[in-house]
Amino acid sequence: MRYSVLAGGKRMRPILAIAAAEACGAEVEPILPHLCSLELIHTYSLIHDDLPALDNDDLRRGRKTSHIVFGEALAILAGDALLTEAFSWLSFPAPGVDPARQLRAVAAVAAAIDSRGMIGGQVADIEAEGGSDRESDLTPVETLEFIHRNKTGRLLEVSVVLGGLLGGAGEEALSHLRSYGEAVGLAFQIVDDLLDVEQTAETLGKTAGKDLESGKLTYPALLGIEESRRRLVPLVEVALDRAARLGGRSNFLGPIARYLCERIS
Ligand code: GRG
Repeated sequence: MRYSVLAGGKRMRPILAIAAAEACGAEVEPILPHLCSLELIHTYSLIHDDLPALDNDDLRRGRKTSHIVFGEALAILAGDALLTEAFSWLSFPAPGVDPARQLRAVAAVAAAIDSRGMIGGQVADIEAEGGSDRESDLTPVETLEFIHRNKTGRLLEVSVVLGGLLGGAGEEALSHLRSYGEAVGLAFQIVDDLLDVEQTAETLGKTAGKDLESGKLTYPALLGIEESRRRLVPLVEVALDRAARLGGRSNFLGPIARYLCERIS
């Protein structure tokens, strides 16, 4: 568990949660464990995603993947334990937060990563890769958007929602945070698809060119690099607009959205 969490990573999910709580005027120190629980969930998903039965990767965050170092059984269990630990952190007493709100926050995180959220997106990804014969009314681009919005987007979206819920946001602010998170979540995965094509393993800290090699459904594969970059523009606009509407004396959500789209790793 420590090997994978402490390997580094950009820490985007807790950063987004902290930024959202701060934009709502909250003092984040007492709720840091709750906000940082998202990194445990994210790391669990990476450990499991890298397993031979899923993406079968041997490099993550610049290190050998968990199953290469500790074996498959311990990697599966490390992921399971991180997921469980995350919900334990989310249920710690949260000073100054109404318990009903905290319960709503825990439910929101669970919904984002369940079979209709992150796991559902991962299942759709596997089915798309294998050329599923399941009937679908969706075009390939719609299928791809469904995968990205769920597999990657939902956890990023709930990160800002969690910050808002525990940070005391009103319903209007929560709705701005939700659409900010939705836009940033999809943009994040489009950038991830582009980086897989454009960057090296050394910069990324994970295997590069993997999507193309495994015939994965990605934005650059379906639409090309130029069109993929073009599709980022309205998403960034929405994110910047919603961040601006939130106001707040300490609001870093706009610069974070820009960073997420301009990042190189
Ligand atoms: C097998 C029970 C079971 C569950 C697996 C694998 C999985 C559930 C979900 C997949 C979620 C996943 C890995 C999505 C990819 C998201 C993504 C772009 C990850 C990279 O995120 P970064 O760039 O990584 O924030 P760092 O290392 O910086 O934190």
